[in-house]
Amino acid sequence: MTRYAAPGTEGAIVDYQSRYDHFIGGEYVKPARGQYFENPSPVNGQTFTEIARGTAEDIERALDAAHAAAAAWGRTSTTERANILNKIADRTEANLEKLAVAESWENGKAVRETLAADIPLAIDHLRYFAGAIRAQEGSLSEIDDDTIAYHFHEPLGVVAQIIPWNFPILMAVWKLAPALAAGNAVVLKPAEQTPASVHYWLSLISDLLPPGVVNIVNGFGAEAGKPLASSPRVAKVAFTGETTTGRLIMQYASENIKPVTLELGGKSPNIFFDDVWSRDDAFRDKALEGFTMFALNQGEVCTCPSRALIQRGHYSEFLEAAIARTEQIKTGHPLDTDTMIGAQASNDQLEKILSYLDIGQREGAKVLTGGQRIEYDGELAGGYYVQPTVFEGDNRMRIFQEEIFGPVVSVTSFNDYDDAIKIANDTLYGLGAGVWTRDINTAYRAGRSIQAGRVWVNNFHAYPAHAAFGGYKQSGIGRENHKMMLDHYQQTKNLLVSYSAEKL
Ligand code: TXE
Repeated sequence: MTRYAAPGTEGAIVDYQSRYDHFIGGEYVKPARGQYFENPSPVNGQTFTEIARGTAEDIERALDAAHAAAAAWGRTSTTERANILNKIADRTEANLEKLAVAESWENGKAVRETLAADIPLAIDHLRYFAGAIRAQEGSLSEIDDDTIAYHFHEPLGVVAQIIPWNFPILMAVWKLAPALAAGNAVVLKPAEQTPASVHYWLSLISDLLPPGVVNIVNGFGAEAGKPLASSPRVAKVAFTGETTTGRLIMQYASENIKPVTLELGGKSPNIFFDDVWSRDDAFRDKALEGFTMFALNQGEVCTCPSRALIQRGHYSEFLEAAIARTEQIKTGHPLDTDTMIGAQASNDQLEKILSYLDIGQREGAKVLTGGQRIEYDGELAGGYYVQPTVFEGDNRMRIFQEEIFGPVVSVTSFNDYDDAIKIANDTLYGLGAGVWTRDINTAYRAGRSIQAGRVWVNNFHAYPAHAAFGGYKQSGIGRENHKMMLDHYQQTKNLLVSYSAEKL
């Protein structure tokens, strides 16, 4: 086990600045109204940096810079843009350990995950879109002997991106890579809980980008996010966050008839069929590990498998083993490399989770393990920690229907295949789902029947850059990852050409 030193302390590999301004037009710019807000680390609740508090004036300034840069950037060759994305990927990779520590400190998540997942996935995503844009081709339709319809891809221009706090650097890269590859200039607003890790990353790579192509305005949703999403000067709004905020984003963008892509909440079912238990082998073990995925990233993942559906035939045996496995999850200091669950990202999020632990018990669900806040002494005192928690109840309960966004799973049983699909689909959401079975026909049928954009079969929480990700129902609009995401950042230009000298 290694314990990384906290930023700003002796032996630290990361030093955050004491203050972060907005990044506009290639330089750091003070907030128009001169205000800053405090940014605490969830590890101990102590402020470690302060952040410029953006308002509509700062957004206008960033939009000026983005518009000044957009035309030239949109005309660069795809090779040039791909080379820049690859260089950003290389620089990110060369600083992987620092970025992992920086993000862990600001978000509270375990450094073993930022080292193994968040930052490597960001790097892969940059490289994927560097390749995808060069491989993209237009098309032509032969209308008749003399007439051809050409279809070209064009950038949209200046796009707005608003991101959450659960994967600060990865969410920034998920949004930026396809937008930049497609030739757009961007104004991005990070979440108010985690802007510093985005700036830390930016400080390592910003010299690789022409000024104005990426602009970052910090601040709160109503003060900075709303003017950005409402602006007639953006050609598109991309958002990840809560479903209720997504509704507002659609309303703002609809005033200017701008397209939106939304990646919203979830209440993902994780279905374990009886045959998982039929043999005591590596697959059974893998499925039990799949159950514990609800605790990954402290449960702060939109695809968190927060509803476990276990078939009746082996319900008790499976659940007993799953609880034992959950109790082995190591909670503790986020900067220890063997910690599996660190801190929740903010005090608000901690309060929200604790309120659901209470709601669950009040509505009659049984706590099988966990159920409490963890209060450490010493270095972690004041931090936002919760025990991984397993509830048993039924799908009508609020803890089965509402997004908790914490290390909490609600378990219920099902009789047969039809029952499983019915329970799985009985939700407003449709982002992710898991199916565990040895039977390929059941796996295929269930995967096709569950109303979710991503169904993991015999695995969970894998996010390769070349697999489409996005929501059905109230989990969102559009897709992220995969080259189809480029479509969300491009216009189609159709040139309809007659090659006949006479025929009209
Ligand atoms: O989300 P918000 P919050 C869910 C999760 C969590 C809950 C609340 O259940 O507990 O949402 O988190 C910006 N106009 N998810 O409050 O408010 C905001 O500043 C424009 C799921 O943090 O949606 C931030 O940058 N922007 C999710 C971003 O929206 C606005 C990830 C997300 O904040 C705005 C995060 C407004 N009116 C939370 N209001 C996922 N799908 O992964 C807020 N923002």
